Amino acid sequence: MRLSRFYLPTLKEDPAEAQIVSHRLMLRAGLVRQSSAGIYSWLPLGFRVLKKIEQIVREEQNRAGFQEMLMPTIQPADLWRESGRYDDYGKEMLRISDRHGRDMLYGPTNEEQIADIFRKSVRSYRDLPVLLYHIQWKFRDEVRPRYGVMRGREFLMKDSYSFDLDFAAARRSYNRMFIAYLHTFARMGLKAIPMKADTGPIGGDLSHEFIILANTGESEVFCHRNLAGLDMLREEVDYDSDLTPLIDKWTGEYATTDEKHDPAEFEARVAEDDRLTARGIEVGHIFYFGDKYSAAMGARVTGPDGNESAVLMGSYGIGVSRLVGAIIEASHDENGIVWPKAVAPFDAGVINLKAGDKACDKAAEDLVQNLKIAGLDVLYDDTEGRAGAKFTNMDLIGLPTQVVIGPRGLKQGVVEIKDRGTGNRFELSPEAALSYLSG
Ligand code: 5CA
Repeated sequence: MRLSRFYLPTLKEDPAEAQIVSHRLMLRAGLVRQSSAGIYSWLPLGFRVLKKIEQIVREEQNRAGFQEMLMPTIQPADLWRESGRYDDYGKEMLRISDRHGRDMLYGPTNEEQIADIFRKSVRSYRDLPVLLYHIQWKFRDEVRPRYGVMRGREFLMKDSYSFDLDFAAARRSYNRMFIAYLHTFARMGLKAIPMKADTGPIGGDLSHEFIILANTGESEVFCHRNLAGLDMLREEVDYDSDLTPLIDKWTGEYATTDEKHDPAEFEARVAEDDRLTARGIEVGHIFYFGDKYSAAMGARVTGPDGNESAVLMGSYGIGVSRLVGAIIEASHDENGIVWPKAVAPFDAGVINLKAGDKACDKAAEDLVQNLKIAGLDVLYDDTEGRAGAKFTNMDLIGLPTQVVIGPRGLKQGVVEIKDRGTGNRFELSPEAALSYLSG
């Protein structure tokens, strides 16, 4: 992609409305633009990152045995009257009526909708477990939308739902998702710590939030210091095996959000020097709530003994759009964003220092072409700006590797490589640069 053709409206100045670094950088690097409070448009650079994150989430859901589907954003109010949440949800719910005066709503989550789909087609324990998910926009009319996409009103969520016959099976589904979350966040270069959490308006009694420690996080959390240092889970897991030992390992130490915090237990279980009180960003939240919705909505199945019972459910969310901000909070420096490779909008940026110069154009275009053949997604800065401005811009948008091509280097047969994360620079021949980048 040529920068001269790429829609990338970067800002030189810090926007006044942005209080935290990720929001500031998302506006400055041309990732998003605000439409109204808590509602954003995703510009091409930001959209690329959003799609990369979404794809990692999708792959890990599939690996854990969940199947993708898509439910609508607009739901009928009657479903929510059945569960009792139509009144409970209060002002956070965006209520709409259609031309026939029927009450509708813009979904803040989908427990009712999926329970309705389930009850219409599943009758027997033989069809269980049913494990489904979708990635869809949600709307919550938050009291205080803030920090850009971190607490938006419209936001992209991955939400999964499990249906099981008994608690042991439901726990297995919960465990699958727990492990899938560890994998998902690790692939994005994030350290997300599972913490015991409150269930809020979703309900139920078993719940974990996945928290990235960050000073700008909205949640206060308490945990054993070891958890912050623990390596994230990367090794393959057989999802059909007993996951309990792994779960035990990850839930063995004290770790809770403030709603679940018990100071006495914290002091009893964690030595003073190991107690970590910090702020964090909630990037995922999983719930087991049993028959809360299925009982109210008549989602029942027949067991092996011939008896009918309400199916046991769990739901599992990931804030896909929030993750874009969360990753920037975790990975930036004074010059801009530093994208982890797996979610970077382009793999590399090639800067032509003297666009219009025959030798520079040829070397840059050849390299870009070869990188493309090697399967890399490259942003090629072919503009005629000043070198300084080009460097600043490339640093701001945070692509993992930069290749700088200029007349002086070319005379010596070299281009310069810069690693955005470490700032390390070194020179290579264009051929060696190609194999370095594609290796
Ligand atoms: N139905 C359940 C699980 S699917 C549910 O809605 N859970 S939730 O309320 O915790 O939301 C899931 C995830 O969505 C959160 O962990 C968070 O990462 C993200 N999220 C929630 N509210 C917002 C918001 N206002 N802006 C951006 N992301 C949000």
